[in-house]
Amino acid sequence: MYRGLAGMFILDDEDTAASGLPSEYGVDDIPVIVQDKQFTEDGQLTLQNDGNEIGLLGSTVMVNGTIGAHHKVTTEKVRLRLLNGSTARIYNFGFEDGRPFQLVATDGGLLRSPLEQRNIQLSPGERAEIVVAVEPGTTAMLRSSEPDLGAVAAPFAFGANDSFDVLELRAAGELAPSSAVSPTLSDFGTDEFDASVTRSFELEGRKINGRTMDMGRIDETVTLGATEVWEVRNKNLFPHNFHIHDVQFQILSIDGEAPPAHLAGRKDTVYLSPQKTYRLIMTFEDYADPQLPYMFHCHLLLHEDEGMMGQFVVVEPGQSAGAIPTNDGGAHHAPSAHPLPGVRDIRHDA
Ligand SMILES: [Cu+2]
Repeated sequence: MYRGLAGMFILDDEDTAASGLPSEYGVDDIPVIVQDKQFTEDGQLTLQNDGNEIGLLGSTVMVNGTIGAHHKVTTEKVRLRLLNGSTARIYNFGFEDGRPFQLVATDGGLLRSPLEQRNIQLSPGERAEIVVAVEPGTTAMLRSSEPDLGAVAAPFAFGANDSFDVLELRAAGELAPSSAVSPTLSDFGTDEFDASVTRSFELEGRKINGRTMDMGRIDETVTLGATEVWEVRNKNLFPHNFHIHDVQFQILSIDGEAPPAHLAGRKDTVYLSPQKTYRLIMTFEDYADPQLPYMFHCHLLLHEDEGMMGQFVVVEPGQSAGAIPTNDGGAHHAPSAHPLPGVRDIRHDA
């Protein structure tokens, strides 16, 4: 990913037109994949992280693989689909002149209604969509200013003092009109009353609940259709975040408090301030398979690479986790699980 294998799936539906959102790809609907890089004196990319606990913090920011990126704006408003595609760095995006923008979506989809913001902080893997207005013949600089990392020890070591220019918007002398963004964008919501299971996840060092990743071990078994609450806590004094595959969640609370509005939408990745408990709610609606697991993990890539990850399967009611296919011709068995009659054998030849 650091070397460039980072991209987006952009999903739209039939409601896009009614939303009033700019939606012409490459014109007023722009992917903005932000990655920091470190170059040696002779211009070679390096992943040397000098022992930083969270990984490499590069001094050069690239957008869509470009240093010093700009976009020529030809419309009154532009929609930026921001992705933090960095290995470790946390960005706090906003405009240099402090202009407000509309936050319209987070990781997993549109918000219920647009939210006026002046900045939006994203940890690795998080996404946000913003709509910003520009005046004809002017420029607007999207920057990342000092992120709020919470109660980390030595925040400067984790990028809390860093700021960068990210993307310059250069508006043409005449701009095509843009629609007003609809005040209602989507509808969703899960009631905590519907949750049947609560699980706890403690992140510490490179472990989740005291264990590092084992591809032969299923850590959690979820029943299809269940609504669950996952309580996630960063026990360290340095940053982690938490990403769940398969589902979108909503944040019920952060240390007992309702989440701020910009964290109240559908998400699959959340920054974990040290020593705080994040209660997440989600429903496992589809794609059950007792053998093929999904992952949950810290999305700081160094941590993930060093094993800060676990696996869960989603099973039909009454099923238990099956054997996981492996590359050595065998099959691992989850503890207390046994292959089910009729479970297909998908062992790979070595
Ligand atoms: Cu981590």
